[in-house]
Amino acid sequence: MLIKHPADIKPSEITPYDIYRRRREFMVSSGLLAAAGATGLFSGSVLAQAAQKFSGLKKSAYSTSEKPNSFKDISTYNNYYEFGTDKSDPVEYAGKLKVRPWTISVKGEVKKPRTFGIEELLKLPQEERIYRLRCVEAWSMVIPWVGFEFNQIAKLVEPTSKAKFVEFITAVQPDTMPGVRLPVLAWPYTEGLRIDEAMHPLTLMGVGLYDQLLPNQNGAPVRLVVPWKYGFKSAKSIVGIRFVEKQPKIAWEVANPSEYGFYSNVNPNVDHPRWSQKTEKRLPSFFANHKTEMFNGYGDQVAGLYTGMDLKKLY
Ligand SMILES: Nc1nc2c(c(=O)[nH]1)N[C@H]1C(S)=C(S)[C@@H](COP(=O)(O)O)O[C@H]1N2
Ligand SMILES: [Mo]
Repeated sequence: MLIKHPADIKPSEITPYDIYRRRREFMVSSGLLAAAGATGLFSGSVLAQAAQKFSGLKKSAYSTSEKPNSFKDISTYNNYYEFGTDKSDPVEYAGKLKVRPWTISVKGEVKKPRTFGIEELLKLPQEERIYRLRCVEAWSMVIPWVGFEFNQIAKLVEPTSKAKFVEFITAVQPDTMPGVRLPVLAWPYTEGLRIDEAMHPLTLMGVGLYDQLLPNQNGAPVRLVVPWKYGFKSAKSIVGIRFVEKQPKIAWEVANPSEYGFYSNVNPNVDHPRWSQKTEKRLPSFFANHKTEMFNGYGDQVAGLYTGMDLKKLY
């Protein structure tokens, strides 16, 4: 049976990574195994969302060999301020987020502006990418994403020569997001990348976690993942993408420009004004048990994007 009803899924079926891996060896078909019947299954808990599975995913050479955090770690300790500022708020409240129907409009400096339905994006070839996520708050996790490279979207819309930056605009659902009633950030949450950063093969559009569609609290149905930048760059629940000529103002920069800059590259040599960035705690550890690496360890691939730039000034 490919599609299970949420009520049929026991907590014991949300498996630790090793078992999940072994079990997956037996699954042969590629891409999304079960995409039908989506509507209605997405509200509710992590458990309810477990009904949709990916299988036969291509394993990316860009993956880290570090041990991934558990599905539970990754989906219960979150930042998603639209649902509240506590780490436990997203898992508690994001079940109400309405993720179908869902469209992403792509426009601006492109030859072929268009609006994608989420189903179209899920049909693009997906792969597994195990990346470190390093939050600006000095904790980190290792996360097995399912997703596709952002540059695949760019190929479909054909950016013009004026496209120098890409802006990502996320959902505002006042009915489902208790957090947007408070002026914590200037909603909608927006993010931005320089065009060469966005086109880099490491820049992923995440649609899944382990073998499941993204839990709402992790940014369903589609979120950005930029592994060499602080976690806040990975805008959740994207509804719009704009290719633009001028550097866009990102939500965190607007809220507090002395603490958060446009680039936000992971950099142990540039402290946050209120704390050091030299180390991090790898959850679920309580201690700063990891040294933070330049570009979060992805320097071989991305350092060249910043040649000649003063990364202390352009933080
Ligand atoms: N829309 C939206 N996206 C967001 C955030 C947010 O508050 N709202 N928080 C960011 C921060 S600070 C981090 S560290 C990551 C956390 O992603 P995760 O919860 O999937 O680990 O999401 C980022 N994306
Ligand atoms: Mo973060």
